[in-house]
Amino acid sequence: MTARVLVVDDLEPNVKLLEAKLRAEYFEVMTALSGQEAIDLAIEHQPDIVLLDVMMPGLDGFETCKILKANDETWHIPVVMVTALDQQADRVAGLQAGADDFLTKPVQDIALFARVRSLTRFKQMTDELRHRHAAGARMGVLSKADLSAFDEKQATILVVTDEDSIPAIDQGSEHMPKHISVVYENDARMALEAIRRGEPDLVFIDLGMESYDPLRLCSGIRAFDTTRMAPILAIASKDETRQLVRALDLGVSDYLMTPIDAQELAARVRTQIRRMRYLEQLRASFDQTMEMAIIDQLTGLYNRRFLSNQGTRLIEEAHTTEEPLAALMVDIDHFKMVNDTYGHDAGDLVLKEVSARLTTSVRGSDLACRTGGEEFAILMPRTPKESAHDIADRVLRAVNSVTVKLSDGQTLDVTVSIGVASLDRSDNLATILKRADEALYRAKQNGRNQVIDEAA
Ligand code: GH3
Ligand code: MG
Repeated sequence: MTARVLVVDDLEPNVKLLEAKLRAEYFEVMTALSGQEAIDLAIEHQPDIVLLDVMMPGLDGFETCKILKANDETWHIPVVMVTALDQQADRVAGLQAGADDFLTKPVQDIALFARVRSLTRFKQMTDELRHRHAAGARMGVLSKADLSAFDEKQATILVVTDEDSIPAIDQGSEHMPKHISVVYENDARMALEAIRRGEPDLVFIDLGMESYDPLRLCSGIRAFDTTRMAPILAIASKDETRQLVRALDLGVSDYLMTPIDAQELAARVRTQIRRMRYLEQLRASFDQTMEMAIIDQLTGLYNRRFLSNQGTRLIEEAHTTEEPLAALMVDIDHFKMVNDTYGHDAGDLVLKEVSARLTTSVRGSDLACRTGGEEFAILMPRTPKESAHDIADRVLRAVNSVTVKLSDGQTLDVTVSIGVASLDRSDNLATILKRADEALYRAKQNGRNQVIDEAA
């Protein structure tokens, strides 16, 4: 996986060093010697990741980071702060400035590539979701991410190790955030099951495990759709660097070196959980956007757009399998009068009631849609002509038996008219719906509150 990295440091030798390391691993590198230059480059060239030195004259790293995170064009680009080793406070300040991660100088190769790869992967996932629903951004659900908003939510870490406990990461240890529970598992298969069930928010894998190959567990987690996204932190000792490099290649999100540094632990846990929660939220709002595109918001029925896509598919399927299919057009009688007499809200209530009746009086495999104001279409696969009329009668009775209770206590009775058509060999979606609609028109002409079949 490659990426375009922007390296920012006021000291040219530092820039050159990082640039050489990254280029050797086939990353594309851009460089900037000041905060302002970095901001300009980031806006113009949209790098995948920014490595940002803290100590710079003029705009320092924190200020630069704040500006990047406040700009609509750059807020989504991950920023890694590069801090001096002894400046623990810088890490906290960096995360507060909105940084996504940090590296300490002198920068170790393993740490550098671990952070860059992990953030690149994270950015690819979020970019894809962001692009897939530009509408989501327009609706404001995906405005600038405040990852720190996720810090206080309860989370569970699953630690896979042969040890009974690793005191540094135990629940209640000094730097494990209070809202995080720690669960141990020494059986790798059980661990995989728990991850598949979505139990842990974050997985620690002890690379020193002997009862099971920890790298096999890493690849096992990354191999399946249901577990692929789980954030994994490897725990490695100094003499396990080779396994650690393999683990990072296999897609482990990050790592901790033993003896575990308490500050480091807190920061790693926090960044991984923030990212995981952010992805969760993106996915949820993506699902919601998808749903809004196909569901009518007032009634919860499918909308016209979904009918035209899914309905076309159902009809092609019926032609291929030579199975019957029936269509109903349903229209509420004198609905305009409901609105005129009782108001628009009462009208909406009637629409919801009727929709609920429609849904419950047909099969789950039938497709019930709101095609217009007070008009509905129902497509019923595997339904022969003889049954279609009976089903329409049942729908009619189901609606007519409802008395709608208005908010002021008044009640009103609602009736519908229904037109029925059955699939002909030459039919497409438009033609069968047209015949059902013509039948509906005759039901209206004939006095309403009745079912009429298409003309023989
Ligand atoms: P008919 O029995 O011939 O079908 O008469 P009708 O009054 O039901 O039909 P008409 O087409 O004359 O009027 C439909 C009315 O439905 C007009 C419109 O104001 C109302 N309507 C359409 N969409 C909505 C909606 O979402 N909410 C409400 N409350 N009314 C709606
Ligand atoms: Mg009507």
